[in-house]
Amino acid sequence: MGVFLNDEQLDLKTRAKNALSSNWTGKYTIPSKELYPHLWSWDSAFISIGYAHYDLDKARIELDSILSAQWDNGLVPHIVFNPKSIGYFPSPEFWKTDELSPPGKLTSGIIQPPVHAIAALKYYNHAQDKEAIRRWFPCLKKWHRYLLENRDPEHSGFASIYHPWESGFDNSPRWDDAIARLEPKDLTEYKRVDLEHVRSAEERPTNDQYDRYIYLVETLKKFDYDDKKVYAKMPFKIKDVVLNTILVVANKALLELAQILGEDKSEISEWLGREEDMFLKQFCPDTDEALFYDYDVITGEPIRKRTVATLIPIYADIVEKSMIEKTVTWLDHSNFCATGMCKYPLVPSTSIDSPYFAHITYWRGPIWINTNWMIYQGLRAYNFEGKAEKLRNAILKLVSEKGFYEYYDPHDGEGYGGENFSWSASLTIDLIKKCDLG
Ligand code: 2M8
Repeated sequence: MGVFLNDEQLDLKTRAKNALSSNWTGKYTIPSKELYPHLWSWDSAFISIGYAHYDLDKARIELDSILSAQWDNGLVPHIVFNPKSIGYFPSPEFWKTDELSPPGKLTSGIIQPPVHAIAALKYYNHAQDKEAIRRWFPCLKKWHRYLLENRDPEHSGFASIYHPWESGFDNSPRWDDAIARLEPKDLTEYKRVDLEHVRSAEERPTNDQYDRYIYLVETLKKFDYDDKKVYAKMPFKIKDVVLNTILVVANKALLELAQILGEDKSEISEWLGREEDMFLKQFCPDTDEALFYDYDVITGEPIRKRTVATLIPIYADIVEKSMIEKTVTWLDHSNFCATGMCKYPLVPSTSIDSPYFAHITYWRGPIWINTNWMIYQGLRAYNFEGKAEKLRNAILKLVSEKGFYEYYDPHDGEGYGGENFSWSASLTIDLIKKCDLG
């Protein structure tokens, strides 16, 4: 692959900014028109990271919008709904969260990975705006405390998810066994609208998967979203390796914010200390293999599925380098797209030679920009500069040639899902800015 040229980068940056502008609502940026007409939690944080490079107002407003929808118990909801946009299922009424959402906000009742403190630190590094981080700091701390208390009553040091949507990797094979065990019953009738906005149903989760997603939300509603009741009875309870990787990075960012603000650091340091002690034990059942897996709290077993999630803990920068050296060798393995089977040497969401790989089906095969961006950050943190640069060039080449899609077929790089997808554009800007310091 040729070296990425600066002129091309400039052009790409303009295209990325245009994609974000077209999704900006005045208060936040939707992930993509039609498919996703509301605010999504981790999308907005990834989007703010891109804005921090060229539009500090938007970077700040994006984070204000998501954090102002935080619940009293600390939960940051995965969707904040625009009451005027109706083309999405499940709609606000479906969630029955009126009594839990802050006044005037319509929210879902589940979470997504906590990218927010990472985005807040990025914003501060560019804006030096202490007022904003002073406003956000208590919300962020409460959010992390929610994850590490309500979602971890056993004090393992790691948060559990109750729903595949909470992972952000909705139909990943990682969740297949856990959702297969569910017995959805008494579902009220519902109508999917996502299929109206894609080229083929093959790009999206199946109807059977949707039934199970809906059943899990019905279960949460039955327990009034009360974590005590939910944690005791929820039929889906998993320590998600990606969410917890992000939580480690976010805790480090929060510690830095505490330092900048002169706030007490002891609780955050304690969280990080526990994460440091336990990460390998919790997520890496075989240190020779050096891949990381989710942990199913209900079966007490690791979920040994070959997906991009097995490599993302590089991003946490919490495990010794001697160990991560082994993990990094997987990047050159045929499973992960490095051997000429794929036009762009990027890591697909699911290992190419696994039985559950599906090249255009959402989180079951396609390449996603945010996952590769996280691996890139991890490679840099461990000083694998050559590998990091290779990944970065491949991302930039893919988006430059194919556009800002939601996800891409690993074989030929064709884009699928939403067009002008916001985090693909914002993280591209972040990657361009790595060498273009303007
Ligand atoms: C996808 O998830 C939503 C449900 O939250 C959906 O399929 O309707 C996922 O890719 C998720 O990670 C993402 O945040 C969201 C919006 O981009 O879409």
